[in-house]
Order: sequence, then structure tokens, then C-alpha cells
Amino acid sequence: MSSGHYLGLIHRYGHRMDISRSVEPVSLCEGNTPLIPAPRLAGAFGGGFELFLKYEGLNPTGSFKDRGMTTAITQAVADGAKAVICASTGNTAASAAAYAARAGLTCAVLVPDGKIALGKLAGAIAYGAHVIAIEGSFDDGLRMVREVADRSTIALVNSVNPARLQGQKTAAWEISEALGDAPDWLCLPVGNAGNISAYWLGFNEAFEAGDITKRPQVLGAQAAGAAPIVTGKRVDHPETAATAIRIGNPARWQQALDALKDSCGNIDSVTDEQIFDAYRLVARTEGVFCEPSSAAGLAGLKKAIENGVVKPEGKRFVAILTGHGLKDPDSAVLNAPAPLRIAADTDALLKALNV
Ligand code: AN7
Repeated sequence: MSSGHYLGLIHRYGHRMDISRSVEPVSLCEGNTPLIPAPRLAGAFGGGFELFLKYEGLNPTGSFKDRGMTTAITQAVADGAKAVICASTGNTAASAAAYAARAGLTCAVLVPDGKIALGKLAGAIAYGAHVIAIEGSFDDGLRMVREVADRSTIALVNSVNPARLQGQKTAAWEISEALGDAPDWLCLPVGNAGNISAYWLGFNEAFEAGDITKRPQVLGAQAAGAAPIVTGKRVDHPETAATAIRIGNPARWQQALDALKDSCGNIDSVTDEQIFDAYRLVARTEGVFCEPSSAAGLAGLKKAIENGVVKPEGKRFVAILTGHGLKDPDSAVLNAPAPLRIAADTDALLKALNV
């Protein structure tokens, strides 16, 4: 008898994944994240359309990276690896560290010194990874770990590893199953371009399997200070407060361009101010707290509606909220006024409440 106990992405979708099935899946029961209707946010963007939030921050380590890490670490175990490595703006590091811990593998993560959100660093440390801060960007780190993987038996688990996309593509299937078809538009932030590539792969496979009748148009967003795909030019010194997408030379750049072209989609840049406006708005209108980089996709949607690139009327949109807001507590607290301080006294409280 099937208990219906949800046991993660390989358990659920492994028969549709191009990975080794020779070992037990390394899983934390990732995936199966909620697709939350967001009518108030849609109204704030002008209304007349349906908007859903795919809340990937509810994955086990707090970001979408867990989808690709269950497959990458399972494949690494099947390949006989004893150690894994990645470069990361933070979320990949935390995820790799957790899945490596679960598999009993050694894990090293390279992060840009001082440019990683506290909750991600905390995760990587808690899960027991060797955390190495480099005097350089994510792009420098990725170059270094690629070379290390070439010259050693350490397995690389960045999204240049094809096993990562095999897991990440499942989010497209979850969305399609929840809605009964693909949405009209898919909005998401773009950094190293692994996720946009994985979604496009997933929607294409679902389309070819006859599970959906159409594929979505893809709307990507990059931070203005780290927008190589938008400008068509590598950024040597990327800068944005949305540190997760502080990436100047995406590894899957060409695949992102293919997804944008094949889907009749669009990619644009959004300023940090636009990102933080969207970040506050989604939390305050819908009660959904995402990290700043995740809000870049929403900021991109707002911009595309305002400048007429997207005609939203009657359409169905899904925005991918890639990481949890609690990953980056500093962004929430340091950019806001301090809480009101009062004496532990009811009269003081009534005065503060203006009642
Ligand atoms: C919250 O963790 O690159 O375009 O090293 O953490 O697939 O890179 C994170 C990327 C969006 C961009 N939102 O996804 C890393 C890393 C969040 C992220 C992205 C990231 P990709």
C-alpha cells in the first residue's frame, strides 16, 4: 500500500531524470513547494491578470537550489566521489553543504568575502562545510572550482553540472500540474542562468510529453549592476545589494538566450531600488517574505507591465520566489527604521498605539 508520504524529487520524478539510479537518493524531501495565489500584489501591479508565487524559499535549506542538489549529490555518490565543491553567492553553498552532510561527503564552498547574506553563511557553517572566503567575485570562484574539479577527484556541484538541471527542471512540472497547464508567463531572477535553463528544459519536456498544451513566455530579470545578459557584455565587477545574483559572467549565458528567444520572452535589468520596492511590496500585500534577489523577478514584471513589453490582461503569471527572506535578515532590518522602544507599561503602549 502506498502511504502517500512525500519523499522528495527523485522519489517522485526520478523516472524522468537523466541521472544515475544506482544508489539511494540523497534527499531532504525537497520540492513540492506551494504555488500561492497573489491577487493583492497583482492589483498593486495594475490588476486584470492572475499572479501566482512559487515559494521556493520553503525548500529544506531555504532556496530552490535544493532541487538541483538532491540530483547533483546523488549523482556524485553514484560516481564514487568522496568530496564536492562549489562556488556560490550563498544559497548553493548552504544547499551543497546540507546534502553533502546527508551523504557523508566532504564539502568545500567558495564565497565572495563579505558579500554573502548571513543566513546562507550560517547554513553552510551549520551543515559542516569548509567555508572559504575569496578576495574576488562569484565568477572568480567558479573559475577556480572548475579548475580544481578538472585537476582532482572532487566533484563540482555548481549548475554547470548537468545533474543540477535534472533536479531543477521539476519546478516547471509542479507548476504545470498545479495549474493544469503552463502559465502564460514565467518571471524569475537570473544570475548564473542555471534556473532559467532548467525551467525551459522542464517546460519543453512537459510539452513534448503532452502534459501541457503550451509553453510559457519567459521574463528574466537581472540587477542593473550585474546585468551581462541584458547588456550583452560581461561585467568584471558586478555590484548589487541583491548579493545572490551578483554575477557578471553567467555559465549558462547561451542557454538563457535560447530560452528567451524560443519562448518569445524578454530579459531586462532592475535597479536595487526597484528590487527593494518589490521585496517590501510582496511581503506587505501577500505575507510572503522572499530574499531581495527573488524580488528582482517581481520588479522585472512590474517594469515590463509599465513599459508595455508585457500586456497582462487576462493572462496567468507565475513568479519564482527563489529564496526565503530569512536568508538575508540584514536586508530586512538594516534598511528599515528601528522598532519603537517603550517602557514595559500599558499606558505607554496605549500612547504608542494612539488609542
Ligand atoms: C535566491 O547560490 O548562484 O540564475 O551561488 O540564490 O540559476 O544562478 C544563486 C543564485 C536567484 C539566480 N535567486 O539563479 C549561488 C547562486 C536566488 C539565488 C538566483 C540565485 P541562477
